[in-house]
Amino acid sequence: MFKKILIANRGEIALRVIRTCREMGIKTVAVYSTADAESLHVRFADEAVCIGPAPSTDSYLKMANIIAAAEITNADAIHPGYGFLSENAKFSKLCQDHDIKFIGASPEMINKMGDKANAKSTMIAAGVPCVPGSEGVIQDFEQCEKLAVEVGYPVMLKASAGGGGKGMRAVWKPEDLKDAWDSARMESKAAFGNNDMYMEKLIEEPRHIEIQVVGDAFGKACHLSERDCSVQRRHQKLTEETPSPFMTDELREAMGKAAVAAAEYIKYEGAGTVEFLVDKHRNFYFMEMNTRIQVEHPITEEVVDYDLIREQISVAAGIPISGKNYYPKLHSIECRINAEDPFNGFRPAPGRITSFHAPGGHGVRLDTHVYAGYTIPPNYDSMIAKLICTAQTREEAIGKMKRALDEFIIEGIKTTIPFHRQLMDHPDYVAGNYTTKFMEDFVIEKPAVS
Ligand code: MV4
Repeated sequence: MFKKILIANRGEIALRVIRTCREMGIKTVAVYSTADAESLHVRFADEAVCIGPAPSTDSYLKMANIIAAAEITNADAIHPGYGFLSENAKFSKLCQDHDIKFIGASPEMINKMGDKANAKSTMIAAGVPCVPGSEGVIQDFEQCEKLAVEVGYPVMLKASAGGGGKGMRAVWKPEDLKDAWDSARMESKAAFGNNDMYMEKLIEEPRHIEIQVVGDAFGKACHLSERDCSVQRRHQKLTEETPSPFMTDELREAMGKAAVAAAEYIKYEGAGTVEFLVDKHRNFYFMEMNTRIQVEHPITEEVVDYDLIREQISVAAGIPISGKNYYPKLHSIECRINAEDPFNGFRPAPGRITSFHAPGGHGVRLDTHVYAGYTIPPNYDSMIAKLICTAQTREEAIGKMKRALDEFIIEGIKTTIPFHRQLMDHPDYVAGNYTTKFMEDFVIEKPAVS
């Protein structure tokens, strides 16, 4: 087992990883930027190394500084958390070259899944259902026009280097294809330095349902059921739940089987997520595979009673998995609490937290790095806490979430707490009747000015 793990991240996820390391008797090294000197991950780690100034490009993304921090502290592994360097093939390789175990995917795996057109071909070969469309990258606009007719309108143009909706265009009729092709390619080139495109049939009003998987070093994989992440705004997830209100036992079995087939086909090692689009007829299609721990992992932990960070560490240390799959015994919901103003277009609202009271009680988990007096720096993403409520049924979990949101006090900054409180009362949310289009129609009620 590892003796010392360096956590190449900040915020709640750094703290989350430190907690499990402590429980496993593994020493921890925090790295931090000058803006994060007062952060809890710095205080709770056994050692801490400053790796640069506030901008992430000069600190949390600075590979050489992080490797140097691992070397001077004698860390034998690096946990990258999510975001930052977690899916960076170059960094994964750099760790390998320095004999430091990267607790994440191999460089080859990251490259294979990071190129979406290539990932899709791999999944077709693995027998995983994919949206009908082009086989690989489209050569030119002439081929694009032909393909669109073959696939049948409406179609979706997607950037091969894409993700998060960048370089993606829905096209409903032939006369709109040229503009979509040009603008998607331009956007993709600007964002990723690559304008390779592929095409799919458009799935209308899909749900985003993902399957958590864990694979070991011996080619064996298991799944831990699904998370429904359909409540998103501009490709940012706001809340997630498991089980999905749209799930059936048959669909879970089929999606779980497909996700395990995907992981075993590529000999996936570690924790990963296979994302699917699910249409209204409960057909499901591979969308992307994430080769990291995800923000929303705690809801899975709560319903299957399993520490995913512990499993990541143990698999990275070469310990085999049991091989059995895990099914939800409870219902869990996560609300992402962001330092944003939900009444003004979710505009970021960093600043000093003047007072803070955390909700608690049975079935309430709060993953956060903030506290009263903490100043949220403007340099990083705006998520400051994850409130996770777990109960026997969905109805009880929603009731618990409402209660927990009501007792959650954060003063000094604006947060998304009032948005989540309204969401928990929305008739369509309460009915479990939502798709990825849900937030387009959601009207936030502004509070009466008193
Ligand atoms: C789609 C789709 C409909 N049809 N593909 C959005 C990000 C990405 N990586 C893939 N995405 C989509 N792909 C086909 N063929 C609709 C989306 C989509 C979406 C997917 C998941 C969660 C939220 C979304 C919001 C808008 C569009």
